[in-house]
Amino acid sequence: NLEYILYSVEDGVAILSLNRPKALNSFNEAMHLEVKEALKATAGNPEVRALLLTAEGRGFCAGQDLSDRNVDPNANSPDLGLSIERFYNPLIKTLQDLPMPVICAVNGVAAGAGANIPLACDLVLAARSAKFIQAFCKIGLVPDSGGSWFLPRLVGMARAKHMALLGTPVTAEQAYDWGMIYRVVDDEALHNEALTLAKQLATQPTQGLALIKRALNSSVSNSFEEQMTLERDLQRLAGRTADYREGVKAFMEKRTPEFKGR
Ligand code: T3D
Repeated sequence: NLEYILYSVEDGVAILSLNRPKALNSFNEAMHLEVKEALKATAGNPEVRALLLTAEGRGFCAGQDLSDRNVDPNANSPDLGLSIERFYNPLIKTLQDLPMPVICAVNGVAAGAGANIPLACDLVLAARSAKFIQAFCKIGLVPDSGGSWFLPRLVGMARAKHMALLGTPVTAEQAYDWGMIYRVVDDEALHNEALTLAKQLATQPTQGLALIKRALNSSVSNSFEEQMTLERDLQRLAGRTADYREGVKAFMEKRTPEFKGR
């Protein structure tokens, strides 16, 4: 009995859809907790080999639910760091560390934390009508949910500052041109394209893909030496999987491999 998200598993893909469309899927505490549980279930289910993150209605996510915040000038100042520590940071870490590909289908406007959550995912498809807004500056806040780390690395410092200091909406096409997302898809095709991609990935060597994800995510902060050592360690792990043996065997036998994700 989920109230604020939809969650299902289909052909090896967990589909998590934010479902507070009237508030543009902004996060209240209950939605955070439901997302957290769903991600835990995803990680703990050996049948699940890819995650599709998306949302219901005309928007993807408008970040923190601002109606939850007490802004009475006479009230004690809130500790927003606590909200980041309890909810947003663990969410971003979980998406990055999930040992399977995470596909994000951005179905509409994505603002505040909602613009940065996709950046923590592995493959981001956006509807042509979607927009990414670093809305934080408009309310006196700072980009969070990893945005201040991901953005300069993805789009460069000049564009990152443009987005973060002005809060200018960036269209899906611009986001694609700037290297912020993987693909732009027509609105009506988005869900099917993203699900097809997720299902295809769910048939692949899941552990190998998880190690690839780890290698690439680590590369942005590792030195060359550290990265070479990591590649050696990850290859060692990959070489011990049953899917590696199946991949080579199938190649030698000139047939399509049947990966089991193990
Ligand atoms: O506090 C902490 O925990 C710290 C962490 C913060 C993380 C953050 O994400 S801070 C940033 C919070 N988000 C924003 O500042 C974005 C606020 N929203 C907007 O700027 C606009 O809504 C959009 C640009 C996203 C979309 O604009 P538009 O014109 O398409 O839609 P709208 O009319 O503004 O919104 C539609 C409805 O959603 C509306 O409700 P209503 O009037 O129909 O009853 C609006 O109030 C509601 N809504 C949109 N965003 C939020 C929201 N309600 C609560 N919180 C929101 N963030």
